[in-house]
Amino acid sequence: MLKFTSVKDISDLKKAVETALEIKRNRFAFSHLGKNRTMVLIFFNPSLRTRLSTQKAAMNLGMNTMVLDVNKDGWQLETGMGVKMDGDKPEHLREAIPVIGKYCDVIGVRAFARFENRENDYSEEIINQFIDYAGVPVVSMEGATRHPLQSFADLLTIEEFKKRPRPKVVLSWAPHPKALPQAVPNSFVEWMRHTEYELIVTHPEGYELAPEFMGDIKVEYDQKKAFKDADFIYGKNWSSYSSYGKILSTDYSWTIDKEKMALTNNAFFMHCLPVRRNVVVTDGVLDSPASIVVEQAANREITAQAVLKMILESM
Ligand code: SN0
Repeated sequence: MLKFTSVKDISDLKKAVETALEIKRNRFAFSHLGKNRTMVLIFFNPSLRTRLSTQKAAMNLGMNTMVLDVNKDGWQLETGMGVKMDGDKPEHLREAIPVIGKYCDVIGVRAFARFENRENDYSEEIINQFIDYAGVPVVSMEGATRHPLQSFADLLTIEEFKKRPRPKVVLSWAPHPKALPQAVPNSFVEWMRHTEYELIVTHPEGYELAPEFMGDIKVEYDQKKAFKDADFIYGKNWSSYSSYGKILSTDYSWTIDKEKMALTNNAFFMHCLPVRRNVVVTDGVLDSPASIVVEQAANREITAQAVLKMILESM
């Protein structure tokens, strides 16, 4: 594997989950793989879990790591093609990317949707420039349309907590004061479609995810109906895809609370974090034993390490 931007880059998903479980049993067993190799992590957007877990994963494999927050350190980078650079951005990605590639063996990039133009976001214009010009393997640390490191950790968490072979997994939209990307839900659906699980997506009208991600996955517009007999509730806000980047609803009746969780089959609650308490989900749910958000976040280190191991072994 010489890039990781989607589940499609993993040739054998079952084997990848087994690798992750093996790493979880002994995360230092492969510390020779990354010796004298360096990973650079580039952030165009904030991060807590992705930054720390990916850096830790690289270190567990014996790699050195360097982190660059484009908005705080370094030059502001121009990303548009054919732009006359007489404004406030002194350097273009077209030079920055190959230069960064000279200093490292693997690059991790975080570049969220910018909501200026759906086509540009959905063409992954930033990550694809990294893939084209870096000269080294590129790992998405959340692009405009996907967050594959998150989804891999989500899958591992469900594998660990499921009580039946084919659990019912519900992805539920929830309200939020800000317009958030569709990357986490897109990616979650994409990964779940590679499993045997039963997946239901529930959201208010107007929040349909892009058809290329949904395929034939069922939407249930009645959240309470969707929750019935669920084994996992994955809460997440996203902004509209059709009215691109717009907030169409702040309906707090969609907040996930204990009453709704009581409709489920004793479901676990999952969220990628950061989560807005008492907006997306109530304190009551987050502070109950049903919440596995911390275990889910802990798995970010493990699955990032599985991804980096597969990359190092292919180099
Ligand atoms: C990001 C998102 O894609 O939804 C990252 C999730 C891993 N989340 C946010 O930007 C939340 C920001 C907020 O204001 O709550």
